[in-house]
Amino acid sequence: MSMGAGLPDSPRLTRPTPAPAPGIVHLGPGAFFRAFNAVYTDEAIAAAGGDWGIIAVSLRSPTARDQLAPQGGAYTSVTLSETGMEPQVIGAIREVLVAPEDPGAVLAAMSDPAIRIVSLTITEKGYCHAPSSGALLPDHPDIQHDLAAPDAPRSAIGFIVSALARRRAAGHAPFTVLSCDNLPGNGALARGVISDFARRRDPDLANWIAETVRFPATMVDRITPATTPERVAALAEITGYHDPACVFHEDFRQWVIEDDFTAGRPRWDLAGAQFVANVDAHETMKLRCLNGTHSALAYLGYLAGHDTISAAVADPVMARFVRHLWEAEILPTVPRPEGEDLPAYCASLMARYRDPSIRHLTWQIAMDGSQKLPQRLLGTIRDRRAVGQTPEGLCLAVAAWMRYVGGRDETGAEIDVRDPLAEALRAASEGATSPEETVDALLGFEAIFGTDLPADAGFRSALTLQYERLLSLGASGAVAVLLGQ
Ligand code: CS2
Repeated sequence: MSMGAGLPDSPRLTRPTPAPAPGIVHLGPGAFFRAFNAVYTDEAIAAAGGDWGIIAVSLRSPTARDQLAPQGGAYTSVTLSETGMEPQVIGAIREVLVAPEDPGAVLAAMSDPAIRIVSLTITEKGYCHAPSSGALLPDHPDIQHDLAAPDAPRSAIGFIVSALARRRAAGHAPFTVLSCDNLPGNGALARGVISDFARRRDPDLANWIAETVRFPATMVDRITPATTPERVAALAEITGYHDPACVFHEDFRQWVIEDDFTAGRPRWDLAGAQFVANVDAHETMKLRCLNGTHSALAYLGYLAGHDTISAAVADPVMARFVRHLWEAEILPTVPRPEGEDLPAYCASLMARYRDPSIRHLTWQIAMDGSQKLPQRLLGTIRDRRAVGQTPEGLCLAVAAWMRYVGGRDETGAEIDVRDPLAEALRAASEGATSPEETVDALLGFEAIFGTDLPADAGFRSALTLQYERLLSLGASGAVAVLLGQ
């Protein structure tokens, strides 16, 4: 990147016009939000106007604020394709707040009656829940902290409940809570953890929330690899300005939203969002077909030495494996959402995976598996077991996760496992002395597997068989044997 060296000195991106007055507070201003929610909002405002500027709130690090503030909140959203990069400047962000620096400012923003929507991209672990059941973890350190410090919370849940309490006390209407994370029934899940938390603070507040606050469900989809310094520099070559806040993503995007807002919403439909009465079928399709095979490819692909999804599916055996998962194991459990053709949907997923310009790292997708497995793989496995089938390919994917969280790859090299349960998972697998023991120890994580799957002898033995094959044949070998090759 010799040409990139001087680029941070190039002029910074500056915004053409100020963002409209704020109507949305968004928690979690990472790459996905910038590649997705903010783009839809920007286009909706351009098409129909409205005071729907976004106050973006980082719950952890100041990075997003430090990148965006010097640019007045503007940044470049870049569509990647084999023909190159297509930049679009997004101006929907009005301000970025950093919660740990000033939680009071965040609560003040969320309590302002002009804010009608609080949206979330906080990733699975941000819900402080047990992934196997969806229930709030009352002993989670952030939940304990926020119950004790309602004026200076840390978690999204703590902020939402404190802001709703203030609005109620001031006689203001609540905002709509819009979860945009890859979780099943994300609206109901957000409602559940927020209501449980509120009840622990004040049952009257919990009742008011139950009566007045809406939690529409959404299905969100756009592949967004992490931004790299190389790509920031390559963008500067094209645009002539330096934009450290830029994000990169595929062209495809899909947003399906339950139309249940109490105080209005941007015309996201004019930017292509689909408003429907029930999102469940869309969500199941996306979580199982896309995210399920993504996670399978992440663990098996990583172990087989593939650094990206496109490299993994360029291996014909892996590509056949993914098709096998869809056809034989996943699609039989997926109801067809209105307007979708499931085999065509899967074919288009394969085309999206194959695009080498995306460079989506298997390591990135492998993160936080303890939070992802239940909705991506385990629900599908349960549905197949319920009709007497043993989905061996999905068992192999779970076995690959078990191998991955053990922390050593097939060459013996250390894996940088990122997961809220990483230490406990590694300790559990290091304490085991045989494949049966490893499988047993990891199945013991009830927050991941519940109590039904560990008690299912057929599942357990299929999983153990696949785990043994991973040890003896490696990931590529185990996939080939599964396919009968
Ligand atoms: C990926 C997803 O990182 C991951 O776990 O599976 O984030 C995926 O890229 C998006 O859900 C696509 O919409």
